[in-house]
Amino acid sequence: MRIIHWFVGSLILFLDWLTSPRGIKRASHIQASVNAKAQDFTLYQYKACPFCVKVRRSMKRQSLPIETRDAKRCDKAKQELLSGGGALKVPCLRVANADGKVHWMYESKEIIAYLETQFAEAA
Ligand SMILES: N[C@@H](CCC(=O)N[C@@H](CS)C(=O)NCC(=O)O)C(=O)O
Repeated sequence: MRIIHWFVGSLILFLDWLTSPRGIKRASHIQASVNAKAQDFTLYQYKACPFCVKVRRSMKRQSLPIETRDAKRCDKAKQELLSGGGALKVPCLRVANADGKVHWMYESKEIIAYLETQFAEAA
């Protein structure tokens, strides 16, 4: 079972690498503001989780340098996800709002749609 898991994970990562999307190019001042805004977000994820790959590809397509934390390999990230988000499920996007409140968003589709709206003006 473990070897099947490993094989499927490796295949997912290989295909992701092979078909990796290109990031959009922005004028440098616009990209600088995107980079600044991206600091409000953290993606908790597993490396070979297909839902996480989907979100990472969307981030790459949009050239969003959002920090990722591996909740499988890193105990600290796992604890942050559990205590903040409430469930050990990935992907999960941590959103730090301007008012200081933090919001945890699960579900790859929702995360992708949310990020597209957040960065739509810079597209
Ligand atoms: N519908 C969810 C599915 C996410 C999901 O099933 N993630 C798996 C990893 S691929 C997970 O976190 N499982 C719980 C665990 O591994 O502890 C989405 O689209 O984000």
